[in-house]
Amino acid sequence: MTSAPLSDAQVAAYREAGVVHVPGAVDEDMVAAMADAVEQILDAPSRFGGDITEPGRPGRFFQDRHLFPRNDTFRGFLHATPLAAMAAQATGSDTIRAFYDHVFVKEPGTAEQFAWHQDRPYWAVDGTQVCSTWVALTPADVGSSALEFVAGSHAWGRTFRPEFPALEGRDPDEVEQHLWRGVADHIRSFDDVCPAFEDEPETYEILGFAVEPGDALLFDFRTVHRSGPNQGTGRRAAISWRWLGDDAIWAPKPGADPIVRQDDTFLAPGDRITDDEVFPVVHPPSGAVAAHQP
Ligand SMILES: O=C(O)CCC(=O)C(=O)O
Repeated sequence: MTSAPLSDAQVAAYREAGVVHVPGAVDEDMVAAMADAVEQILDAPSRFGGDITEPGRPGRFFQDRHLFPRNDTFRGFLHATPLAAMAAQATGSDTIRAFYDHVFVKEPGTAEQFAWHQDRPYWAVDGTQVCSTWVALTPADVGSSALEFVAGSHAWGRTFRPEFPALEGRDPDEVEQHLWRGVADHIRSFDDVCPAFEDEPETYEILGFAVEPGDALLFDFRTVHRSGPNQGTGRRAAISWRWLGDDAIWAPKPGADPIVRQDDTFLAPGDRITDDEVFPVVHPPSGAVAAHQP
């Protein structure tokens, strides 16, 4: 794959809608390696991983994240696909750094959704060139929990109150009992609550995708999206990579996702991201950087 893996039409779709479907973004062998790695994480999650589905309920919604710093297999994935090059092209960035990787599995029969949300309010970074590539490891459509997006929502200038799967609509103090310290005040700091976009089809265009293993959904971290229950007959598994482009800054907020905290980086709030240890450069590959030096 070249260093410009997206077509002009795909870049234009990303910029206009805030999301683009990239069929066959990851090849078959890599999908198999990723599915194996997910199997191992399901058996031995990190400190940030575990089941969202309560014991006794049908199916299983599992997530784990920020694996690459301590897991060589996941670190290898950062550099083994054209996903960072796609993020560079879509966001118009010269450099793409990794923020984190995020595994999501929904076994058949899982009733839990991940309600409408944007990624921005959960994260300790900010910018306009920040995106994710959600890579399907199994076939899925909207009925079996593939993602849906509200077209153009990345450009609204709105940031909605974060929702947490299985805890939607609960009192923030109760949410904090299940999650991490400070999240209740963080939730309360957002006044704008996501409406039920699906109830206003004349106002909002909802884009739902059917995906095959290796397809990527590339989306801006401000684009509103959700995943529904898995009403299919098979597992729905995906890994989302979170990418930081040229204008990304360190923007810690008390109560945001604690995967990277102020103590973990030398960056000061508002700094452009320059910490190579915590946010490694993935694009251009190091060989390409050397080639451009005098
Ligand atoms: O896979 C899912 O169920 C949710 C994914 C998601 O919200 C994301 O990648 O940002």
